[in-house]
Amino acid sequence: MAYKRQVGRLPIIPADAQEHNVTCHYCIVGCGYKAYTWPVNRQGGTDPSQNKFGVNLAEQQPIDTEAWYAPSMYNVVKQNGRDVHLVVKPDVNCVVNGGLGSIRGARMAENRPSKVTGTQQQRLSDPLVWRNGVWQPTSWDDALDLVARVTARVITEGSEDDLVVSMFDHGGSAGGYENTWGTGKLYFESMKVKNARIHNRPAYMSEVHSSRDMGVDELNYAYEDYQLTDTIFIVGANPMETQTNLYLNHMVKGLQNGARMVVMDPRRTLTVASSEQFAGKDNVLHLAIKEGTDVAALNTIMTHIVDQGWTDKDFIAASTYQDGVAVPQDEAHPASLGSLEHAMQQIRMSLAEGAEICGVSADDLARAAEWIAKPKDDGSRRKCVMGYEKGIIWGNDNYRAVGALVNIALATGNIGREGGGVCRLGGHQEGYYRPSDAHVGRPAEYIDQFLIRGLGGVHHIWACDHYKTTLNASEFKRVHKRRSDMVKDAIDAAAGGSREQVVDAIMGAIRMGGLFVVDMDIIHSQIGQNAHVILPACESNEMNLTSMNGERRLRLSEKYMDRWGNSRPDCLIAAGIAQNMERVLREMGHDAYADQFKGYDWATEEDAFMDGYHKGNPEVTYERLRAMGNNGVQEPVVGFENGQLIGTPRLYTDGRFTRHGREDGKALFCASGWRGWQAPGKAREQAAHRFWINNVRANIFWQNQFLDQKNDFIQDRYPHPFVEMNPDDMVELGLNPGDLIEIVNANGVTQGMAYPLPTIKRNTVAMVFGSPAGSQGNVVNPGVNELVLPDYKHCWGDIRKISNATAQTAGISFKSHEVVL
Ligand SMILES: Nc1nc2c(c(=O)[nH]1)N[C@H]1C(S)=C(S)[C@@H](COP(=O)(O)OP(=O)(O)OC[C@H]3O[C@@H](n4cnc5c(=O)[nH]c(N)nc54)[C@H](O)[C@@H]3O)O[C@H]1N2
Ligand SMILES: Nc1nc2c(c(=O)[nH]1)N[C@H]1C(S)=C(S)[C@@H](COP(=O)(O)OP(=O)(O)OC[C@H]3O[C@@H](n4cnc5c(=O)[nH]c(N)nc54)[C@H](O)[C@@H]3O)O[C@H]1N2
Ligand code: SF4
Ligand SMILES: [Mo]
Repeated sequence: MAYKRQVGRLPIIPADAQEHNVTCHYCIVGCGYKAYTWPVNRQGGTDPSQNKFGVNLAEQQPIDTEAWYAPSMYNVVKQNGRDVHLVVKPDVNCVVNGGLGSIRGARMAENRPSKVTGTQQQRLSDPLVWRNGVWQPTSWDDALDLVARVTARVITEGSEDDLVVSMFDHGGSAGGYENTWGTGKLYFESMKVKNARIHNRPAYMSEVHSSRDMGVDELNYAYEDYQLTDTIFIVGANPMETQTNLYLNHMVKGLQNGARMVVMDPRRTLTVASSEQFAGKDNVLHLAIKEGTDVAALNTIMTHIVDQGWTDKDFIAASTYQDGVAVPQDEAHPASLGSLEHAMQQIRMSLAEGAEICGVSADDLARAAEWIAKPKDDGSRRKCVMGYEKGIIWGNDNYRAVGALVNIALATGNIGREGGGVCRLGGHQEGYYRPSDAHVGRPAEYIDQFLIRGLGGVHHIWACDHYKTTLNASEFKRVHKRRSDMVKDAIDAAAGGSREQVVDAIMGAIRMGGLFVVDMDIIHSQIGQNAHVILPACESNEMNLTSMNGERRLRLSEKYMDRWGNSRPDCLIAAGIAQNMERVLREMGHDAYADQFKGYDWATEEDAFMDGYHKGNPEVTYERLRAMGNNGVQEPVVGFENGQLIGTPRLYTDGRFTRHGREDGKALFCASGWRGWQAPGKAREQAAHRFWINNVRANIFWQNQFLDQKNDFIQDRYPHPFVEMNPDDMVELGLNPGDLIEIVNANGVTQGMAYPLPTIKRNTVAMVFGSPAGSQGNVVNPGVNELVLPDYKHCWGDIRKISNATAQTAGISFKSHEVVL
């Protein structure tokens, strides 16, 4: 972004600029933004009649004015073939963010591709096919024909089980109801692909099986519940950095209204540090448990609540199952489910026992239970809203840990009520609409291991980069590269041959253990280095896209600029694959099979939306969503009256729980007994190495930095993944700030930059995950739970110095990340 560092002034948005509704396409929170565009040859003026804000810009503006925008919110992009100015700024009227941006969302404009300002030149503009040792740009017809020919040969000579698919299941960019439907229809309706995995985990299943099995959908509250509650209980999440405006616009307001906060996280997070500043230290309780001991801590809190009689007896009687075991423990259920009494037989843990296992005091565990559930002096119930995310989802014993938390919410009647809720804080926005995935089975196939074992012949990859983000990544990369290189070599050897000859050569390599790789992405990613065909997608706002946020708020984020080059929406790429499959299969004489690939005659993303989501939700159309603006409507949509879609602010207000499909509507408790390290190899690794390699997200980065890896504003700050370390550990290892280090264990090696943080516990580090300059997943072992949920967060290693700080790292600030607000 160097070009803007010299910019002294930016154009004023004219009064007649076009206005578009935008939902930030990064995190789950889904903040509302407005995009303004106008012709590049003019700008507004200071007179109120001449600018979009309608104010006199010749005067000094008040401190909280809306009438400004930052350089990062500006760019010049193409719209209908013409250059236009673009400003994307937070929408003050959106109830989600109330005008707040974040360091990620407020850079949406500067991260648009532009020929004029030179931003994001890395974006893919044309399909690429591996030819003669390079990725050669080509037409869609040529690329899709090759994809279809190889895929059709593989699944007809073998079976659909030989097609392996990695696919996003989220909203925001690289997702949304349009794109999950496009890919879902292709792989789950036209085909019944069962060797599929989701972008962030090595199999196709839920992140929160236990909550659903208990009857509780994981997004059941409204964000305003944080402002209506007495206590905010955060488990394994760091919302200040990862759900930033949910934290700033809702949780902070709750704290300012007098709510207390309990945070269960082995690490002192910025959420703890900043909440102490907003609420006072006495109102924030940090349970700095030993890593992986959440089940024990939650069970101890639950036991104390039950023993003190602080449960909500009326709610339990009316809304939860009463008769012992409802679902026994088996292969598909890592714990039994049933009545409170049944669950307590497994859960019971005294304060002393819990304190011993978790490494926090019995007093603190008792205080957490009090803050969550002890009735107030007047006898009224305390309200508590509970939020959790990757610290337990990618933690020890996922099924039981999530179940143990939902148990507390059920026992205290904190679901379906104002100021309550037990919810994932979430990752991306949601946008899941697909045909049934029941054929995948439970437990699902562990896809990474399937590929490592040499199985599968074709790999379709949609919007994910396992090189940076999977577990056991060192081995995965070695095998994936070796297998795809076999196919590259075969293509190179067949150079100059006809399409049939090249496909025959590819098939020969596949039979020898090779893997044909097709990558759908917006850039040439690291796993894309293994691809033989790369298909360029466009992002949200280069297409219309619908998604819902963490309180199920559904919005249409509008297209305001042209697609980059010949890129296409993912749903239309899926349609193109389907159409080519139909043609090729027919040519091969498989007419009946070819017929399964009919029904993709979509000209636009709206057609895909109408074919999928709209059919299941007939009230919802683009036109109606557009009219609902940035505040949208909370799903499920239950009607349409007076020009408005009618939504549902909270789930389960009637006390009936249905997510598990039980007709009695009774929620089940989870017998979430503590069983130590659940995933294979974890306990052994912990004993063998000095440092716990906690891996975390940071405010400044979005995911694997795909749009930031060429952005010098970001790269000048952290040219290498930061590895936060206690200064005393650094002294012992002879490390100075900015020194480059290696993290080593039996799984592999990764590298980063030592970053001192006085408040981090000794012998633990916090490394930012997913960096292109050092993949934390290299050192994560392959251990998963019974349902193939990975435990990314728990990994141990030793640290050694590679080099002194480089010229680049020596120049950056090593101030504590714990800033005073
Ligand atoms: N060690 C460790 N590993 C983890 C985690 C962890 O906490 N620790 N967390 C896990 C989690 S929760 C997640 S979500 C994953 C993330 O893992 P990934 O999904 O692999 O990572 P992303 O950075 O989200 O990758 C997005 C890719 O999609 C591309 N893309 C962006 N927009 C579009 C689009 O519109 N269409 C297409 N086709 N492509 C697009 C980007 O260029 C990028 O290459 O990592 C997981 N891995
Ligand atoms: N800035 C930013 N925001 C994001 C993202 C991003 O890349 N950047 N990604 C989005 C995505 S896809 C996701 S999934 C979410 C993830 O959102 P979060 O889950 O909030 O993020 P993480 O930093 O991965 O992990 C949260 C915490 O888990 C803690 N933890 C580690 N081990 C344990 C344990 O054993 N027990 C407990 N209780 N805690 C533990 C870590 O110390 C860390 O503070 O963030 C979303 N928001
Ligand atoms: S908090 Fe999330 S949705 Fe909101 S602007 Fe930041 S990244 Fe976007
Ligand atoms: Mo995620």
